[in-house]
Amino acid sequence: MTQTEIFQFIQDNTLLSASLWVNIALAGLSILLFVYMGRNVEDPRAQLIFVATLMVPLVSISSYTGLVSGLTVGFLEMPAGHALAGAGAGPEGGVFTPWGRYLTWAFSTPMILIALGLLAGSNLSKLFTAVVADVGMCITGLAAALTTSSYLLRWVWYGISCAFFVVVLYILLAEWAKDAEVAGTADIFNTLKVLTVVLWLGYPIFWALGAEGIAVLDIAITSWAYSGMDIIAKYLFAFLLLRWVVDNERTVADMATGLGAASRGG
Ligand code: RET
Repeated sequence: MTQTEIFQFIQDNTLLSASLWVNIALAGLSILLFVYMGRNVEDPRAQLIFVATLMVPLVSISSYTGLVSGLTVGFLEMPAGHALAGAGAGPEGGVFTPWGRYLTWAFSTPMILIALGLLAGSNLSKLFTAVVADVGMCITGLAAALTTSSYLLRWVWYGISCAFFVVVLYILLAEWAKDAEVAGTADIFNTLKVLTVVLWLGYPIFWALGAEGIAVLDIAITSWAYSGMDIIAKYLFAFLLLRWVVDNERTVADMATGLGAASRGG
């Protein structure tokens, strides 16, 4: 299928294309709002949290533009054993695979973790571990979606991705929760931690239920599930975090953190 045909396929499925366009619009608005909110932030640590958080809608608008244009979508022939093997939803067979989603998570989710780690006062080892495991999770999730030789190996990739995910969850729930108590940011950290953990758990569940997995959910429904989770996990998350940072810049500047004191006053 050519890119033009894929673009047409997406446009013809109103429910599917709406799930993508909604995120382009919301990411655009978020970028404008966040730049405005951050205009007076002066502390270097607060600025770093800001930049990391601002990257989230910037990556997102790029990601969704890639999907809606058909650039980062493929129609893949599924291996024997897969529910849609041989059948396929595309005009010429093959299953709609928005692989750009999984690829761009490798750029957006580390930004979320860097912002959270800085907020919790993480040391460098934990921040590094969380980011590396997170990138591992996204890339092996991409591998799961793109493997067409063996149904079993798709799920092996899925399992590897889950193992990386467990590392991320451990750091969020155990390590950073403790660090945030020491840093004096436990209240906001815990709110964002719960929001993150609950929503992030939804991604592997919808992957498993959608066309990439056991295919009980329609591609437009799956796309809406990801888009809906993205709206909360990215834009609402970022808004709550940035609003808190703006209101508590002093606290951020004076935080006791494993990364050392932020340099202030040049
Ligand atoms: C996959 C499938 C393989 C197993 C696991 C997954 C987890 C994905 C997650 C994605 C989070 C994405 C976010 C995006 C917002 O920008 C790759 C679905 C564990 C947790 C928050």
